[in-house]
Amino acid sequence: MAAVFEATVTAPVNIAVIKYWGKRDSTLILPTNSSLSVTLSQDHLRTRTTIRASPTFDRDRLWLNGAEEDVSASKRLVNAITTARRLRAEVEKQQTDAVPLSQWPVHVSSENNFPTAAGLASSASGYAALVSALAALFELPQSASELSRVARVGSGSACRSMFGGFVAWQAGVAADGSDSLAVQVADHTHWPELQALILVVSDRKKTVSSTAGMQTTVETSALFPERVRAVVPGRMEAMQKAIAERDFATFAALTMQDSNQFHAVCLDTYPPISYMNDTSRSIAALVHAFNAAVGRTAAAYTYDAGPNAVIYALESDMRDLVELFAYCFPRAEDTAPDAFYPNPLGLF
Ligand code: 2P0
Repeated sequence: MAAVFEATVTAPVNIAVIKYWGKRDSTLILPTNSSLSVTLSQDHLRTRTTIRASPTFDRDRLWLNGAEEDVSASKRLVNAITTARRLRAEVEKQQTDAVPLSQWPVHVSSENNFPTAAGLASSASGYAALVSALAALFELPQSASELSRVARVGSGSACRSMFGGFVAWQAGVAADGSDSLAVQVADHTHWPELQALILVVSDRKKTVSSTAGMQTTVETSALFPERVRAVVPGRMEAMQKAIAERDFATFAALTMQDSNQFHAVCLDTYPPISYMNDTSRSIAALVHAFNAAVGRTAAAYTYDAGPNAVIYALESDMRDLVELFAYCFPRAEDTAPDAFYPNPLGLF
């Protein structure tokens, strides 16, 4: 029987609290600003990927949730696989008896345990899982930060899913992307009381993709350069300090302000992009009303390129919040599960 080499890995979803929005290089996927995210537990949201390499395969093939995708039609998939193969070729050059895996086609099977179209960052966990699977199969010596550069060429936010806990994607300045990578700010044990609640407002696919939307923002928004230059650097520092000190009120305020500014630059894009809907805005108002009622910043909302809300709160407040959301937003009969609870952080 012909040789088959195989690896299986899982990778988590991350939710940004300082948002990535805008590229300075769209081939290498180099961002205009640094970003910072929280990695969610894999109990509820994760991608599991199995990869096989064999000299008997005739071409690279990939199945996503059982349906085959055309690998050669996706520049991002080709870039990620080619970059990993290049690293494997270096291993083979140094170990002359190494199996020539870099020259064999691969078959990849990837499955999410959550709805792919629900706007829950499936490309982040998907490309992180692909690159981790390639690294395991190829026995690459690179660190997780070094591998995050490979995940980044698949999808920007994927580089942050290479770690658990709290993760910064440093924008970098180099034209070749060598310093644009993810670093772990704190691991998943650092703040066990912090929890995330996901409120699925709609599980329909978004109307404007992140990739297209952020490019139009870079080209047309007058507010955007101000965000990149004058706002994000200070927020990155303040957010890292809040996490280090487990200062929830500061963490929450920064998270809400950065989500609001990201959606403001989307509205300032021409033509405008609006990802939040009336329900999203009602949820944000309810969070502020809750915080006012309890007399402290006990909860934070954040929204990505879609209407779904992610709520951060400490464990001691989460049950009250879940009851409040369930009361104010009763679940429609025909919708997908609208909340994953409890959703403690951490993974590796
Ligand atoms: C983030 N988002 O920081 C931001 C906030 C959406 C809003 O990263 O073109 O799917 O693949 O690099 O990573 C979504 O962008 O875009 C995203 P590409 P990606 O999480």
